[in-house]
Amino acid sequence: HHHHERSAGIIGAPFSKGQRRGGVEKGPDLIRAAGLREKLQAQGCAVKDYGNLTFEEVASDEPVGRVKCPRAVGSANQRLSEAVQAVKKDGHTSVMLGGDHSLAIGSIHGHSAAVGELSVVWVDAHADINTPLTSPTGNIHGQPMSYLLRELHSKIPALPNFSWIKPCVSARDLVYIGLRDVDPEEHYILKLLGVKVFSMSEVDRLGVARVMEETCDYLSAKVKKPIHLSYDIDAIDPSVTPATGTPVVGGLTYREGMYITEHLSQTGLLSAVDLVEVNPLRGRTEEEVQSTVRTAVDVLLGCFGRLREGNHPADYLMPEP
Ligand code: B3U
Ligand code: MN
Ligand code: MN
Repeated sequence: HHHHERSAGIIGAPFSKGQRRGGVEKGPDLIRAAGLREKLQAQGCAVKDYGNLTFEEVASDEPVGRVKCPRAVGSANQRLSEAVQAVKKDGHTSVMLGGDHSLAIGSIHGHSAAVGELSVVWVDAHADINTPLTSPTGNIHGQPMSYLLRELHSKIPALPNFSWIKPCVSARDLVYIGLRDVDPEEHYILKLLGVKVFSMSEVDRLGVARVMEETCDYLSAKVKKPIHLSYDIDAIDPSVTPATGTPVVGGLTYREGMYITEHLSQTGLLSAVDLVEVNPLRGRTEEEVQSTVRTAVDVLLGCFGRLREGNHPADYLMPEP
């Protein structure tokens, strides 16, 4: 295996207003406290921690149609987009620690603004592609892809603090892995746009190795674009990662969850990663919280070259007697 020179630029985004449940804003500090920086450095990855973003309080943020907290979500994501652009301009692989998945709006927007056309790999139990008009809940964490896809632009109504968002991803450059809780309206959109989906059924049928081979073949059919990995911890089975807002049975095993990161890391194209929806208040015991946080850290280590077979530095010299 060739060794890629890599560095991680970490952005904490302690934001929870893309959904109803408090606690998900504690994700960034918990993931750091589990030793993310130290473990990345121990595997030879340079790390710059840009700290946590601070988000302005929005005085009154009444729903617009069904959409809840649009002003807070819009302005938080604008901040995040600028932060990701800065991290990319400093030459790092961006690591955005959420927070809820509405933050993918700013993360992907900023990544694309810095590097241009992207491939997006969305690992999640959910498709998060409801438009403001199809959303059954009004929660923006179930909608981020709808704002980002060029093909859906005409279906998106104006929202306060959203006017800065320009759709920057094409449907053919998006792959989903792990889906098992998709709303009918979302399913219609996925079929209409012909989006590549490896639901849990495809993971069952093909196995994760073929899913990842086909994912990368599909995404690099013409040109190899930088990859944005948006990893919702609820993609993994709740027996492993229970501390999350909307757990869904029948998820990825720990091993499948790791394999996805190992494979993407080895493409050398991974340019930004989101790790979202870790919510310690949703764990019933401390062990449930720790299992979720440890797995989140392992996902990120896999993104930066950790292999289960083991690793060694490229310049390792065996001690001579
Ligand atoms: N599809 C539903 C539920 C949901 C989406 N993402 C999560 N839950 N985590 C919605 O609200 O759009
Ligand atoms: Mn999600
Ligand atoms: Mn999800």
